[in-house]
Amino acid sequence: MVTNSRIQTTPLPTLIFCFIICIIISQIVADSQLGYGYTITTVTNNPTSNSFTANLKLIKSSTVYGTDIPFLSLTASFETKDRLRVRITDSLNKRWEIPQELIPTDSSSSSSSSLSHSFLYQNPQNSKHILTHPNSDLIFTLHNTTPFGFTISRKSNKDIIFNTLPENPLNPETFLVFKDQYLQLSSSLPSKRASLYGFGEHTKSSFKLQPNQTFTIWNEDVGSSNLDVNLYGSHPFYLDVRKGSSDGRVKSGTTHGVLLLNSNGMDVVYSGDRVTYKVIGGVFDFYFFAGSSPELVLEQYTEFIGRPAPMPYWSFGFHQCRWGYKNVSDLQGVVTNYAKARIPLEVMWTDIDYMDAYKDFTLDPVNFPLDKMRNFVDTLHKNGQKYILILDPGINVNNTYATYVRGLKADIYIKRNGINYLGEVWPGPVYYPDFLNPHSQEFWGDEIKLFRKLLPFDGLWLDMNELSNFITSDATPHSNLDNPPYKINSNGVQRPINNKTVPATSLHYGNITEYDSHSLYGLLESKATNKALVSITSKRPFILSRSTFVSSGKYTAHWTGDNAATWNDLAYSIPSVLNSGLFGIPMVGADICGFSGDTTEELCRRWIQLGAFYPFARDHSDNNATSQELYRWDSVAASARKVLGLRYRLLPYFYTLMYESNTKGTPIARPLFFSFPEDTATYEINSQFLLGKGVLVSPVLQSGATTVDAYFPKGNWFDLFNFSNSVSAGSGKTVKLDAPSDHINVHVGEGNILALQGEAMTTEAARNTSFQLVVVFNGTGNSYGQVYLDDGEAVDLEAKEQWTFVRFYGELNNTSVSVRSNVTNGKFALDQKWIIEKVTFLGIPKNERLSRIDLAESESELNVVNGMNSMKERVLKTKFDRSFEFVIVEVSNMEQLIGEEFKVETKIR
Ligand code: MIG
Repeated sequence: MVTNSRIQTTPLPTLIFCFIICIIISQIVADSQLGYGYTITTVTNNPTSNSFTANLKLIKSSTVYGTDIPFLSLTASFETKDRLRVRITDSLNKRWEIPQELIPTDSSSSSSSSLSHSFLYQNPQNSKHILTHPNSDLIFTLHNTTPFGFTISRKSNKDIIFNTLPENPLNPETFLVFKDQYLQLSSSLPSKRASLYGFGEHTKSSFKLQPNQTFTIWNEDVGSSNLDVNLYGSHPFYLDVRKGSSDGRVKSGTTHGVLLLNSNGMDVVYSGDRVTYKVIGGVFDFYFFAGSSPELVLEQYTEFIGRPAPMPYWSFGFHQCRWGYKNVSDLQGVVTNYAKARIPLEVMWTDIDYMDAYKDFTLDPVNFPLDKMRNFVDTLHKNGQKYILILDPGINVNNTYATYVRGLKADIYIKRNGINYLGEVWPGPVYYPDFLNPHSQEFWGDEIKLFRKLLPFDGLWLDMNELSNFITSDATPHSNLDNPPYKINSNGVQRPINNKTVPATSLHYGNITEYDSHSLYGLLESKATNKALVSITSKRPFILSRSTFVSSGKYTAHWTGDNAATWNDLAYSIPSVLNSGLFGIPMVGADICGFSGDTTEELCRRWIQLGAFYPFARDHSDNNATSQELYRWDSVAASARKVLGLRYRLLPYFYTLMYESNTKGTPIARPLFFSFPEDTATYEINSQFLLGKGVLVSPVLQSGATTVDAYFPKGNWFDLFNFSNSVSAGSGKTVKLDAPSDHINVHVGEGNILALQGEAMTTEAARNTSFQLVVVFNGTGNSYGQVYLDDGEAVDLEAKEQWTFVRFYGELNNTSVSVRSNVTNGKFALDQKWIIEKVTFLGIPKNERLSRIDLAESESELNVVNGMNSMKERVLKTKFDRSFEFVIVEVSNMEQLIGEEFKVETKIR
C-alpha cells in the first residue's frame, strides 16, 4: 500500500461533473426497477358485507411504465361461501371496470344475504389480518410485511392456493405494481403440486399449461393454427388442480379456480412456480373459486359469470360449411350429395359468399338471388334441416346501402376524433356498430328482423368480431393508449395492440375507449344478437361467435377459428375444445377436416372420427382449400356414417349434458380429471377427453397409425360401438387399442347409464326412434344415468313444465340385474309416446354361477322381467363379451314408456 501525504485536490468542475453522473446513474438504477410495492396503512372491517378494506401506500415511486398510483385500496370479501373476491384499485380516482350491466359483480343483491357473517381477526402482533367465513373453506390473510402481501389458503388442509408475498430476497418482479397503464401482481405456486389449465384463447399443444411461457390475452384476428399466441377471445381464468402433499394433508384433485376480471390487454407469465399478471389497464379484480373438485369450480365459476346458454336440439346435428360455395346450386349439390351418401346433414351454412359485395343483410342478386335462396331454405326446412348464415360486424360505408344509412341515422358507430372511425374489411370501407351504445340493440335487432323476413335462417354466425380490421397499423399513435409504455405480447413476434383492429383511441358510447373495451366486442355483439333472435323467433337461438370474453357462454357457441388441415391441428383441437369448456362455453368445436390448406383423405377421415364427438360438429374450409365435404372420399363417407351414426344415437346424452351445463356449468366435453380428479395421471392427458362423466373418446391423431395408446382411468370400460370389447383398467392404465382406419375408440365407463336413441339422417328423425338404455355396473353393482327431454327449442329449459327429467338406477346382485327409473314431469314424455325398446346390461362379471351360461349367445323368452306396467313379450339374450370376463344381458322388444316410472328386473340364474 502506498501512502501519500500529499492530498490531491480535485478541481470543482470535475466534482460537479461526477455528482451529475452519479445522479444520472442512480436515476437509471432506480428507474430500472419497475416498482417498490406498497405497505398497509389502515384496515377497516365491514362485517355487514363480509369484507374488509385495507388502505395501501406506495413505498417509493419508480418511473418505468409511468408513475405509480400512490394510494390504493384493497377489499377482500366473501361473496358466497365458495367465492372470495379481492379487488385492488386506486383509492382516489375511479378507473375503468367492465360495466355492471354486462358482468354484474355487485354481490349485495345475490349472495351475501344467504351468508352468515365472516370474521376478521387481527393477530396480537398486528402483523396479519385474517378474513374467514364459518361456511367457507377459504381464508384470506393480509400480511403487514414490507412490501405487504396477501395469501389465500384452505381451512381444511392448510394448503396455500394463492400467495402474493414478495419473494425473498426481495424480488421486484414479485411486487404489487399499480400504474395507470401497468399493473403487476404475482402469486407463487407449489410447482410440483400445481397443474394449471386455462388462460386463453390460445392454441396449445398441451392442455396442461407448460412452464416458462407468457400467455398474452387480447382479442385478435389471428389464425388458430398459430400456437401460443393470443387469439380471438379473452379468458383470464385458470383452474389449479393440486396433487396431494407428501404429508397427506392435501388430497390429489383438490381444485380451485382464479379469475382476473379485467378486459384490458395483459401478459400472464407462468414460470411453473409463479404466475405473474402484467396488465395494461383497469383494476385488479380477482375471484377465487373454492371448488374443491373441478366440477364444483365450474359450477361456482358459471354461477358468477353466467351459465352457458341452452342450445337447440338440432344444433347437435352435423353441420356443413365452406367459404367458397359459388351459388345456390352449389349449396343444393352439397345437400343432395349428403343425402345420396346417407351421411346425416342437419345444417347447411353459407359464408360471406352469399352477400352482395360482402354487405351484411344483403344477397348476391346473381349467384344467391332471393327467390332461389328462399326455395333452398324452404326445402331444407321441409326435410327437417336448417340454415345458418354469417354476419360480419363492419357495415359498408355506402350511401346506397340502407343498413348503413339506418346506422348513420341512429348514430351507433364507433368514433375516433369526433367522427365515425373508418375501418376496412371484406366490403371495403366500413363503420363498426358500437354495441356499448344502447341504441345499437335496436339497430342490430331491426336489421336481423328485416333480413329474416326475407330469408328465414335458423341461426347466426358472428365472425370478425375481435374487432378485425384490414388496416393493420396506425401510423400516427394519438396517445399512450395507441402506444402504451408496456407492450403486451412480449414473447414471440410482438404485435402492437392496434394490429389488425380498431385503434385503441377510438371511442365507444359514454367515452369508453377501445383501449379498455376492445376485448368485450364479441361478447357485446353475441349478447345483442341473442336478444334480437329471442325476440324475433321466440325460440332458443343458436349463435356461433368467433370472439368471446368471460361470460360469452351465456349467449353463444364457439368454434376454435382458423385451424389448418394438419395432423398437429387435429391434435390441438382437443385442448382448445376443453379450454372453451373451462371458460364456460361448452358448445364448441374445431373446423372438421381443417380450415386452411388442403386436407387429405386420411386426415379428413380421422378428423370426422374425432369431430363427431365435439359438442359442436361442423366441417368448414377455406375458399382456396380443396373441397372437403364428407362424401368426397368413399372411406371418409363410410367412416362418417359410422361415427355420426353413434353421435346421433348419443343425441339424448349430448342434449342432457347441454342441460347439465346450462344448470350447473359443467362442460359437455371434459378433461379426464373431471371424473377422476384423484388420478394424477389424468392431469397430463392431451389426446383424449370425456363426454360427460363416463364416455371416453380416444382418437387416432397420427398419420398412418392403426393403433392408439389410450389411458383408461380406474374401472371397466366398454366399447360403445361393440359392447363386446371391454377394457379392465384396474386402478388406471395405458392400453394399446386397435384403431383400424375406419374406427375411433369410444368407451363407456362403469357406473354409467346412457339413454340412446336410433340413428337417422336428421335430429328430428332421430327423435322419433325408440330409446335404448345401456346400463354399466360398477364394482359395487350400481349405476346411474339421467336424461332431459323437451321440445328442443323452448327459450328456457325449464319453461312451463314442458319437459321431462328421468333418472335411472341400475343394480346388480347375485341373482338379478335391474334398472328402475324416477320420473319428474312425466307428462311431456308421455305425450311424445317415447318408449324404451331395449336395455343392455354391461359390466356383469363372470362368476361361478354365470360361467354356466353358454358361451354361445343364448336367447330365451322365459326369463323374468318385472316391469310395473304390463309389457308385451320380451326377448332376453345373454352372452359373454370377447374377453370372456363379462356377461352381456340384453332385454329387447320392450315397449316401456320413458315418461312412466318402471323397473325391469331379470334373473341371471
Ligand atoms: O377474413 O368469412 O374464421 O371461418 O370462413 C376471413 C371468411 C374471414 C374468417 C373465419 C372463417 C371464414 C372466413 N373469415
